[in-house]
Amino acid sequence: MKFRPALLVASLLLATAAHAKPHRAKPLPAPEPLGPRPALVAFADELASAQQWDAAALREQLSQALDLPRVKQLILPAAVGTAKNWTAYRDRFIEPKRLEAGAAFWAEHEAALARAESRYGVPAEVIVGIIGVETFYGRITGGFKVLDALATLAFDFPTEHPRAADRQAFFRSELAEFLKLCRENGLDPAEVRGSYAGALGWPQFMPGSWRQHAVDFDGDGHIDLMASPVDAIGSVAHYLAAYGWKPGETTHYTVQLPADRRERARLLAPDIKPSFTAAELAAAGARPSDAAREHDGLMAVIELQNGPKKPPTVLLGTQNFWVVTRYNWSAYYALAVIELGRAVKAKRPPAMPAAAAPSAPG
Ligand SMILES: [Ca+2]
Repeated sequence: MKFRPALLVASLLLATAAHAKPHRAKPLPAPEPLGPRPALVAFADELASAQQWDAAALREQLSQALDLPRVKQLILPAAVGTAKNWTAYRDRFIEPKRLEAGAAFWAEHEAALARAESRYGVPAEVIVGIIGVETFYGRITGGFKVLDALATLAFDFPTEHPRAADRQAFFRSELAEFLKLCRENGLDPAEVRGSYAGALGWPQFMPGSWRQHAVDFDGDGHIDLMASPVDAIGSVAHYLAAYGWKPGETTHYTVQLPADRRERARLLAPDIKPSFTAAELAAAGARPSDAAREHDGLMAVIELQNGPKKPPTVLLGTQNFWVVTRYNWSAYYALAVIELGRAVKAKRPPAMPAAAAPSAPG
């Protein structure tokens, strides 16, 4: 697979679940231990052998992990016919309480955000947007036992999922990463909590992303995404830089799509992947904004639905828009991150020029 779905693939679903009314037809069965099923035993033996761990102990630990029906329910894509709605999605994140929390987070961690921006080239507002959408600034980091959640998805992934084999393989890999991460950081795998998909801490990194991209940004010698917001700030910036963030480039521009339906469909086909130059867009009958016409690089034509009564929102995504979707493969997610960051920034007091800063007393 070319792209690694590094982080929680389902913040959208998580957010939906948090706000949906709990009206399910029948109650879910009680969780039961997974037991020593063949795939689990083979996984335990292989991992234990590769890591020189006690195979019997790992088999036992994984066999006792609970098979969580709720996790299997949450991992399924939204039902066919469930309309996406950017306006509704946006309103869940760009709202007064989250803006206030974001402004407080920015004020408290101003130095770390500035340091991350200067080291990795990722603007503070994008980091603030991601941590705000992911966990409401550390307030909602997930209540599932990650060992149970990942073991469920690794060994009893719902077969009705359209990409079941691929996703199950991904979660087996993440389970192995989680077990290594716990050993490396002195965490008890049975105690760690996170999202239903196994995403961890302030930035909701999947275990593999933590091991690959997280950094110790508060300088205490440990990477701690569970309890250190400063480590989370540095890690988010490092992650985006690793996926190709271009310092100084905007995330998106405005555009008018061509009237011709076939040309419109052609431009929308590559979805979030930047595929067209400004000249190609103009030749197809689209009208990029003046700034987009000056853009040096490819852009993606992105359309977000607003329900049956409102026209869709359209924009031109740059490489940096695409990089935000490496955190979560969704244009809705990326635009929520970007708009939340901008809105929090707008709430902040105007920056004081260095020369005008009051000197220390004495
Ligand atoms: Ca640290």
